[in-house]
Amino acid sequence: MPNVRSTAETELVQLLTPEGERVEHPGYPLDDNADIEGMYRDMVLVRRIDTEAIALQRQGELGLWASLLGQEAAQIGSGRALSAKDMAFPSYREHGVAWTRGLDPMRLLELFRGVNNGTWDPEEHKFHLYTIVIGDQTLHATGYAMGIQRDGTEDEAVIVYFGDGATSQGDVSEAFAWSSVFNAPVVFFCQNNQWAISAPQERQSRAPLYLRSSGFGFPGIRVDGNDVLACYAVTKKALAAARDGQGPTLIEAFTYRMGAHTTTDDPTRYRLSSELETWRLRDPIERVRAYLARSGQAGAAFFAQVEAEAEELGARIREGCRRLPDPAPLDLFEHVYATPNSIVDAERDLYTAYLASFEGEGAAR
Ligand SMILES: Cc1ncc(C[n+]2csc(CCOP(=O)(O)OP(=O)(O)O)c2C)c(N)n1
Ligand SMILES: [Mg+2]
Repeated sequence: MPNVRSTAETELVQLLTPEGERVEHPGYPLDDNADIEGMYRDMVLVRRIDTEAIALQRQGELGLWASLLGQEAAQIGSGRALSAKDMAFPSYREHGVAWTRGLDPMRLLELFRGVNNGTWDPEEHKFHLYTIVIGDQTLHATGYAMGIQRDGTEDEAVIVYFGDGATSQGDVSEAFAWSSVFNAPVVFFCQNNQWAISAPQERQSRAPLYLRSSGFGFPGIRVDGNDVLACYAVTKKALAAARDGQGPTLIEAFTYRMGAHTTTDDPTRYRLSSELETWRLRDPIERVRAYLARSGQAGAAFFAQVEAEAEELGARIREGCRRLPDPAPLDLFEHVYATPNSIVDAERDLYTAYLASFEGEGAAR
């Protein structure tokens, strides 16, 4: 019988308090594979990627950037819970998950610079292309999960990332309905960062988001999204359930978008700085640092080494970004479809003629 697991886990699962104190949760013991130092390093490095990318956008080197600031724990904890064969479907802010899948951050910068439309091989990294159409990827993930189910693959699961705002999209409800009735091996990982651009979470739902799944007949759980250990443990358990034939789980990672929606947004227009200050005290990186230092698991040498790595990565990103070649204008029409398409062909011809109309103009001047 599918969907018999409890839906009654109402509290926020937390394994590490904002002060860096380790607490236990009976349903989510931390397994021995949890590499806390490794996850600290991951979070510091992805925050550095983010900081550099915002600066590069400000310098005109990127067209746009969607910041993950504040959501490092949700992304690294869940990303590190995946096994090598699991498939992840991101939205557009999952740079931390991309990191855990071994994707070179330069692939993300290419996309946000407009050099290409995303060219990594989803199968190679088990990390699908970014999806801008809000909520769409929940259907892709559900279809993929139903596919591996039909292939009889037992050691694979699927995770899909989406935001609080996306829960208002029809696509997400459809994905919930399909995955539930077909018992698809998919984990719905909702990063509730409290905002959908300028729309606050209370404009999306009167009920806590993790309860949404109960109406569809599968369990939902709310986890402290700024606690990397809890995100890791909760996601691991949900993925194991999916692989075990128990169907989908909704995870609501309760977190906060500390930066702007994207570099085109100005959050001071719609939210109070006091809210940001409250969340700053729950910083996902600081609590792990405090825990590692206080418990003696890591000392000054470790933190200095991570810092040096971040410096090196920052330099590589800055230089790499400036060296990216400009694309040929007609490349825009490549990779739209796998096979020839008459509409794309006609548009290419039109644009070729348009570009040709500039030839000779320079000579005339
Ligand atoms: C179908 C669709 N409608 C509207 C938009 C414009 N849009 C881009 S991001 C966004 C807000 C999404 O908020 P949320 O799901 O909470 O994700 P977050 O950006 O906070 O990570 C909207 C409405 C879009 N990209 N796709
Ligand atoms: Mg949001």
